[in-house]
Amino acid sequence: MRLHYAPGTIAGAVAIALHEAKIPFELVLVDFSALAQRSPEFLRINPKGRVPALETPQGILTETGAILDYIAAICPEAGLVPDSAYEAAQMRGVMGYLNGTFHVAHAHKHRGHRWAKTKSTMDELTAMVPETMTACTAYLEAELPLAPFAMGAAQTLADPYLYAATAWLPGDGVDLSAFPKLSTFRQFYGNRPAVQAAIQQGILG
Ligand SMILES: N[C@@H](CCC(=O)N[C@@H](CS)C(=O)NCC(=O)O)C(=O)O
Repeated sequence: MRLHYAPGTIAGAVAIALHEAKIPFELVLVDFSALAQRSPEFLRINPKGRVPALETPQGILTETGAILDYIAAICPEAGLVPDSAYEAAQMRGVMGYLNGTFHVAHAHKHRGHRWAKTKSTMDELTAMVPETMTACTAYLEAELPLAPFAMGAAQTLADPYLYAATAWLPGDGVDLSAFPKLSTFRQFYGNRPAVQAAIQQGILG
């Protein structure tokens, strides 16, 4: 497997899950500072111009949630998806929130050009980020069990996703100390060997 990534991005969630599943993988750096995500070479890997992208023996996968589900499916012994259909759907609900709401709110900081043409509108989108990300964080703090894992007693795919995404919070102007459950989760989960391995590889920012 080959993971196309940039440091500090949501690709970190995939790296953690690959380590948890003990699946060997190579890293391919996509250099955002050189806009490599928009190069013809990378657009052949992912026409959306985003990371993560995972090269598998069958082809290339994109979208963090889909890639995480694939890792869990090819490595069921890692136990990353709850057996209960209801609990699995709850987990995917959290992953859907991280993808569709949390990540999009975060993207307003540097990617305002996706939604706005004028600098003043982009500046306004950026200025909203501390407020919108604090609201997203408050929702997660209130709704997630985090005891000690995101969904409760056992690790699931929501954990690497949540860990990689909440790493953005200080840079987004969110005071994490106001969210004790999430702060404890970050300390606890950050000590796992899989997370430490991804940190050592420079994948998590
Ligand atoms: N829904 C996608 C979003 C991926 C995404 O937006 N990744 C960001 C990094 S966190 C990216 O590659 N941004 C590059 C850009 O917008 O140019 C997923 O979860 O995989």
